[in-house]
Amino acid sequence: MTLKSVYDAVLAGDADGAKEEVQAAINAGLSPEKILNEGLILAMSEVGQLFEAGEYFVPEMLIAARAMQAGLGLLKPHLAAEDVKSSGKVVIGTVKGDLHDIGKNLVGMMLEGAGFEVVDLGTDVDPAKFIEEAKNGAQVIGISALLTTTMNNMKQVIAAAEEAGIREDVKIVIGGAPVTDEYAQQIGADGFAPDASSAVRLVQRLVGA
Ligand code: B1M
Repeated sequence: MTLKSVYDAVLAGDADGAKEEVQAAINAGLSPEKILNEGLILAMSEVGQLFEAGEYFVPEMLIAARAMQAGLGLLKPHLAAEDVKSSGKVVIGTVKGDLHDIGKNLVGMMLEGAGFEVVDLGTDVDPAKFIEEAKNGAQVIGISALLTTTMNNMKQVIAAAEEAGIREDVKIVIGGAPVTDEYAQQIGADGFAPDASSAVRLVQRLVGA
């Protein structure tokens, strides 16, 4: 069993096909992480390159994203980190102005799988919304950004936490393709994670889980 069929279904924007192939891969005993990384994520990365090359346009990106989400939905229950026990509340969302949510959803799923309560605010989230929700007992705010133009809006969430007087009570972690560790330090975030598994480890470390 190879993951080429999962990859091809996502690239073709075939949501039903992606679900079938992910299910077949699960049934064949492949690890959820392998299906995710070598099937779904690899395909989305190719979609990005085709977009850059002018071979795919926004509609193709969108239907590929839907196919990936369909496959991801089936993987969700399998992504739980079985050997890790942790707890805490994480408020997660995509930064203001940004509609990309696949990576954020993945991070949320993995955190849930690791035993965290996750409040997902969706996409294009106002800084005030993050703060309002974090005041309900969250230990961590997680912000995702996929655009170089929107990543700068992450700073506003940190500023809003300071203004609201909750900055000392909440850890702020950031991620997304254009974001780096250096950028996290520059804007005063508590941490950066390059992928969903690292995000779980980072959050666990920050809350002392
Ligand atoms: Co958009 N898009 N897009 N797009 N899109 C990118 C990001 C882009 C790199 C494509 C390209 O040019 N090659 C480019 C950004 C360029 C830049 O800023 N430098 C781009 C562009 C330009 C745009 C539009 C402006 C296009 C247009 O309209 N002309 C537009 C912007 C809309 C907006 O947001 N306001 C747009 C729209 C879209 C769609 C709606 C069509 C669709 C999104 C659908 C959706 O999300 N529901 C889309 C897609 C699918 C992509 C690509 C192809 C794939 C993104 C993705 O889902 N990757 C993307 C190209 C690419 O990344 N290769 C692209 C898979 C996902 C699992 O990875 O999100 O990186 P990622 O998440 C990872 C890590 O980054 C990390 O963990 C995840 C799992 O490993 N992570 C975190 C993410 N968040 C984290 C948070 C954390 C920790 C880790 O802590 C809180």
